Amino acid sequence: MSALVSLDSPVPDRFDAVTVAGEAMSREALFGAATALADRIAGARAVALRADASSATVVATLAGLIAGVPVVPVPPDSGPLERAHILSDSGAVLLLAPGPWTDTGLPTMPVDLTARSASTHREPAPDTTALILYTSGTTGPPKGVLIPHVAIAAGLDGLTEAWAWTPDDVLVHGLPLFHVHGLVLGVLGALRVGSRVVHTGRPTPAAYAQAGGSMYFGVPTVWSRVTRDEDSARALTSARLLVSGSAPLPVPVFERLTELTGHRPIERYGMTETLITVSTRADGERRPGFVGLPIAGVRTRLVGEDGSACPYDGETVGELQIDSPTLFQGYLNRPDATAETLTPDGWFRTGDVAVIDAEGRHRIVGRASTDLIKTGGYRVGAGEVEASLLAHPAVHEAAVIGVAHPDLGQEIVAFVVSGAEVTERQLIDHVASGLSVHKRPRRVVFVTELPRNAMGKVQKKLLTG
Ligand code: MLC
Ligand code: AMP
Repeated sequence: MSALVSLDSPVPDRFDAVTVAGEAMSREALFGAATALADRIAGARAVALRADASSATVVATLAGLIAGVPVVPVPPDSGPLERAHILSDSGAVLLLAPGPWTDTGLPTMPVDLTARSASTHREPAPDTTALILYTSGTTGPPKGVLIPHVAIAAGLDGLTEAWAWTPDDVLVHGLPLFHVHGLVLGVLGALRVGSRVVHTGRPTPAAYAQAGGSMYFGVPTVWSRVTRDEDSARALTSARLLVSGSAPLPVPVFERLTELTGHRPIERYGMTETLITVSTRADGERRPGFVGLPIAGVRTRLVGEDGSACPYDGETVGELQIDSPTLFQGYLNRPDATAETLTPDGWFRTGDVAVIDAEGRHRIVGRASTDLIKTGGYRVGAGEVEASLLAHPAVHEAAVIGVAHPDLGQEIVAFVVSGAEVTERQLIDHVASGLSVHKRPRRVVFVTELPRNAMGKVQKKLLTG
């Protein structure tokens, strides 16, 4: 059994301990099915998983944890290009719950929710890789972030303490199950704490309102949509905590949510590489625009452009760096990229620009690089979208930026110099079908040339959407 999550819980089991998109399972059924799958995948180097919002995704992830086999959750909306990269780069030897993906070249294995096994697996060492999560850099294809069991356990325990999360909570969310937010916090968190979890399939305001939870997770786009559906928002009044993360929560959304629900949302900050490191505490001050304090075990520091330590005066901006038991083990097959993220004394460079005030409260000001876009809480590298556009025969040049957007935080906008007849829709569909639907530009602006400096480098600051 895994020390990260176990069947034991201080509260009695229920038939609906874990509900995903309307399908309920007890903890006993879940662990029975996961152990049966663990029996079959034990010893594998890594297994990939078509990680749609389903019980199969939960069972398969748990199976990997039990067997000590790294799980690679693949976005279900990923196109052939992105999928092929993830499957080959990760070294996965098997594809679980393949659904319609019959063309990957990997052996496939369905996830049987009715299977049961009570066999005992040796507990994986704490530094065993639990998950390989693919995330975007500024350029190139996504990198595989190696997340060990020990990091997940430390991160979840820190949040459990900060949020006073107990087995009596009912967690509700509808976030994708291939990223830290939905999968690590939203599934493994509930399993580790022993609280019920209801995954709503999609994160719609109406589904959140109906679920009757005590704790809700959402990205800012979700909370913004909740505030625009006032009846659904008011239904959340009976909750204990509304938690926002993965992108900046606009202050007006914070305030409107407070008005409608009576709850000041909890904001927390993290990254795939670091897990969640900073959060407002349930018993602490919830100040709009701030993400709170480091969770237990995490150390943060602010470093100026000249490498000097920034004062914690709430004004001086610097790069946020992290030293934490929740850190990743590196990018798979990318020692160069891993080395770039670490300072000589071993701290992780987040690439986020922040201020810290005299009380230690953190505010994320922005990102150092404009080439990492956050859209609807998804991190998308401009370079990857540009490469996809450039692979279209009608595209001569392409530059992709994130433009401030009231619903998505940032929307992806592509500036394209085309050499042949092509429509905006065709280019959007080209990216959506090759990479992932959520990486598609929402708009394409056709231009005769891109602004370049004397060195020929595109000057993205001169592009306005
Ligand atoms: C639209 N669609 C297309 C399409 N255009 N399909 C194919 N081709 C095209 N050209 C379809 C989609 O398939 C989908 O269908 C529908 O249109 C809408 O898709 P969408 O664009 O994804 O929806 P949208 O409303 O924009 O989504 C908003 C959102 C989503 C908030 C629901 O962005 C989301 O789930 N965000 C969460 C991201 C997240 O969890 N990030 C955490 C990263 S971890 P259908 O049928 O599917 O509706 C992290 C660390 C931390 O950051 O701190 O947490
Ligand atoms: P990801 O790689 O998808 O995990 O994205 C991590 C990035 O999301 C961070 O580097 C931040 O830029 C951003 N992020 C996460 N949480 C917050 C938050 N609460 N406020 C502002 N930005 C956030």
